[in-house]
Amino acid sequence: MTQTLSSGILSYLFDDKIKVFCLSLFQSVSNSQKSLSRIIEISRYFVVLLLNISNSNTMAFNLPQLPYSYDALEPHFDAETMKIHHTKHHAAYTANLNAAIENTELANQSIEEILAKLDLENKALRNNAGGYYNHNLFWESLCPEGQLISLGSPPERHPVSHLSEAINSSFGSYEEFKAQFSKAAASVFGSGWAWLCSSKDGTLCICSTANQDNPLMPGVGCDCTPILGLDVWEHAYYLNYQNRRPDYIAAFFNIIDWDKIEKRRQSIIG
Ligand code: MN3
Repeated sequence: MTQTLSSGILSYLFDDKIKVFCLSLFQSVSNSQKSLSRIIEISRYFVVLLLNISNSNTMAFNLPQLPYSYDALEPHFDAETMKIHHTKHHAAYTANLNAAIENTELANQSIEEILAKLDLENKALRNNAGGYYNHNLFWESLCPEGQLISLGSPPERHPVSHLSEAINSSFGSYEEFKAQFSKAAASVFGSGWAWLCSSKDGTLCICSTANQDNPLMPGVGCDCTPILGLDVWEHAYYLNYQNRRPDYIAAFFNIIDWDKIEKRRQSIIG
């Protein structure tokens, strides 16, 4: 029981390496038949010690784990691109964001709060807060094809019912939405993002932004809240698709997790 409790506390507080180290210590104490009070005493000692270590390394934002493996989105998004994109590009935006807000009042704010009142002249914060948020939304919008329900011909996941109605009323049809979104993504000059956004009344719109800008930033030309984003930087597709951005955009529609997109839309409508 002590080990179960310790495991729970440590999983919450610390990374895997520290957890494994501590659990091995708890295990040795348990095996040597020491009393429960002795185990609790040692547990308390390590929790305090590791809290101090943890606090000294606290960063405002962490690189999130992907909700699937790097190869899970193949053949649409290849494993090597996914790994480099996550561990190099997204990791760099995260580290640079933390450096930009270190020892400022922004360190205690959410990424949405930081973006909402962003000074566009602050280039380091603009690029890295945008890069951090955009990639979080991107990874969380995707889903391995094998987990999707195939509909239509060719098989492709279509939006769930309420979102489907919103898409039809905003764009006329799913095919028209897809055409407009693809055009927006293909038309970004250089690097940037295409977005599907929702207003508070549930109306949807499509827009695009340059570099790592996004619709939450004031004054970038998109005035509603993003619920789906597509990264059209070359680093997102060049290994697999080279200069064929339209093929990468077409592949994207096979791995969108529409359930999550609809949940985001519902949270905006309230
Ligand atoms: Mn990217």
